[in-house]
Amino acid sequence: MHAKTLSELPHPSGRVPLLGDVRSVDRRRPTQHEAQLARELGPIFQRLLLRDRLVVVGGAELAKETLNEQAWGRVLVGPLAKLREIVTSGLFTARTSDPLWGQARRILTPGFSQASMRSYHRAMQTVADDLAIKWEKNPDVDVHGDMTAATLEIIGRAGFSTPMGLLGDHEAAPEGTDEFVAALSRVLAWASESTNDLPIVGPLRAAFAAPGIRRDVNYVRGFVDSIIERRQKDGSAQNNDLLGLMLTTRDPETGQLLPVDNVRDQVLTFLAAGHETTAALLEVALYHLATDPRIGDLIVAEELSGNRVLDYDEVVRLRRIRALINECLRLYPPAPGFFRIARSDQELGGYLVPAGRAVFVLSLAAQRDPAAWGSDAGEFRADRFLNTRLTASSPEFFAPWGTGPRSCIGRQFAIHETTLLIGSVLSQFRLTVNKPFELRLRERATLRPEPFRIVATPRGRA
Ligand code: MNH
Repeated sequence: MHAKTLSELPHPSGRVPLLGDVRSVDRRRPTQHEAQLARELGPIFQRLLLRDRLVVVGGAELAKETLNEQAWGRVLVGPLAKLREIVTSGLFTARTSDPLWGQARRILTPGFSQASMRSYHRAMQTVADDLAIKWEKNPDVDVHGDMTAATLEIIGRAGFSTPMGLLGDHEAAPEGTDEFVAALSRVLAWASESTNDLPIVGPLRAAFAAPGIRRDVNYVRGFVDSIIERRQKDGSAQNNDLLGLMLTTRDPETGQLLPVDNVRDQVLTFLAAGHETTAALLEVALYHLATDPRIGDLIVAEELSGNRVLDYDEVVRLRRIRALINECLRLYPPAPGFFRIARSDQELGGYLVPAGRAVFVLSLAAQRDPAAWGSDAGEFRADRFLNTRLTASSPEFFAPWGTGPRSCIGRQFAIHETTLLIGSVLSQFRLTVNKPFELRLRERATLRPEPFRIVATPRGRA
């Protein structure tokens, strides 16, 4: 078989000479638009901007092929390359060849073990309690605001022993947390939008945005520095959290400590990577629970039975909530795709992908591919994850945590906190919406629901 070249890939209609497929760019919802194109153009297609060809893989079968680590590797392009301008050598943005990546990954991996989750459980529980207290006072819930607060509070309290003051006791927090949250959100939006900028217009827009973004970046850095300085001064500090690990543990391989400016990059990485994605996941889950309260009623009847405070082992046993979370991750992956680079010449779907060429694997499309997931692939049905165990040989593509050595280090952390929060909320409240609405998603490096409200009625009073 003769493989075709990438220039022969299907592309959106309306291609313009020189400029390319500019008309098919959706700056605000780029990956959702690409998922739509995948349905129209098939499992692999191209989008050409000037001379820049983006190859998008949206079919499950081809997407699975790119998971093979011998043939494909990870590469830093897109929003990640943009974020590198701010956080050069954090776990997320460091090149795999950078010695600091391996060093940080080895030092931090124990911080995400089961034993560590057990030790974070208490801090996570305090956040669930603060959230319940808030909802008891006011049943009209701003989901976006509360999930931003809850996830930042969890990574702050569990990871850095630093309450952020966004829930519960405001006094306990460092100065300027509200401004930090706003600045961080603007920086993430900038990284995402400027990646999808059009030629000519884009650079102009970037030039105008630059001073504001620089100010935000400085603010965020200063905030993180203050967290680290507080720890370094506090001799009585508990050092078994993530921050303690980073400041006091030597890399088992090189015997070295992480340089302090690298610790700052890591703290920033965890605050950013740990909250947006997890908040997005929780919001999708709350949307489905509130829109169809029977899902929650069943979970309460089968798994929670009035248990308000859940201990670590109880959380691990909440199978129905785990299945719900997986279904949310399948249909609305907070990281909607990732880039893979061909290590040697590869044939993908009948096309030749030359060595060194990157392709964009669109989980958002591949995880909804009816060819792998069945004709109800587009429907929300958490049961599909109840008794199945996906393996490397099953046809379904499911990679919400990425793949290979660069996959999400925070996976167990995210699963534990979301299961605990949903379990705690469901056991105490019945969730509903005032009137039905469609979930809309906006994109800021992550795929995240637009703000919406739900009603949380205490179960005793329903
Ligand atoms: Mn997380 C990498 C998804 C929660 C910290 N994360 C990744 C990648 C995906 C991902 C996908 C790989 C990206 C790529 O290959 O380009 N992460 C998620 C999702 C959630 C999530 C869907 C929640 C839901 N992540 C978290 C949490 C933390 C975290 C919580 C920290 C506490 N993630 C990371 C870090 C990396 C990462 C750090 C980079 C790991 C590496 O490259 O070594």
